[in-house]
Amino acid sequence: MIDDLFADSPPDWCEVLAPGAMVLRGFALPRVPDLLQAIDAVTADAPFRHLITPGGQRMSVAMSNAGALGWVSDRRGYRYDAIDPDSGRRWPAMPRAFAQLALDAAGEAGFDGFTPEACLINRYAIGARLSLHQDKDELDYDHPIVSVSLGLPAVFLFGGFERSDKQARVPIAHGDVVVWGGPSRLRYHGVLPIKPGSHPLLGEQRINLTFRKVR
Ligand code: MD3
Ligand code: FE
Repeated sequence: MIDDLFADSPPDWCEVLAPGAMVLRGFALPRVPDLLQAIDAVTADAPFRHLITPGGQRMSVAMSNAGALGWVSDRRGYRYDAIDPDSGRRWPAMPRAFAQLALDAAGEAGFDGFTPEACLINRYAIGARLSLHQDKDELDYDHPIVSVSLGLPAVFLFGGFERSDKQARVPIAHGDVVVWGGPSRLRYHGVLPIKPGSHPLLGEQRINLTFRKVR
């Protein structure tokens, strides 16, 4: 049948940026109420804080984590740790709504069985940014990274495999989910400073959930 020729082509709300890198436009929208409730519960337990980079700079993005492991940075370096250094306790458990969204989005992009043990929650006030970097604090690059954007829009810088490679600018809106895997897993990327504005649900901020399999 002619339909079989198209059986594996991505749906039209899915944009392929490069092999292994896709934007699922609005994929998280139906789940936003559950996600916001879960974010509130996690950050009541593990409040947002501005981490210090190994170079001694305070990050403009405020962070928290959910799951068995959380990403942390201080003067000693970047790493994953089971313990929140601010509380001395384990990070809050991964909410069901988080785990289900990460599994479903990765599956949509062709990565089955994605069960991340870490969710980094990034909160951007207006003007906050994330400079160009690679995500390489994880042991296994075979798994993708899944990123969920909420609130104010952002522009992702989507680079190549060298810091100096030319970057594409990818506009990202509330509810968009991006899956970065396969050959795109180690691309350089960043987030341009968030422009002033107010989102009807989240106000003057952007929140990003980044799911990773670490070990
Ligand atoms: C990965 N966070 O926390 S992922 C991070 O909006 C981070 O807060 C972004 O980068 C944020 O480390 C969301 C953006 C991203 C873009 C391109 C990539 C991640 C990528 C390309 C390859 C691998
Ligand atoms: Fe990153």
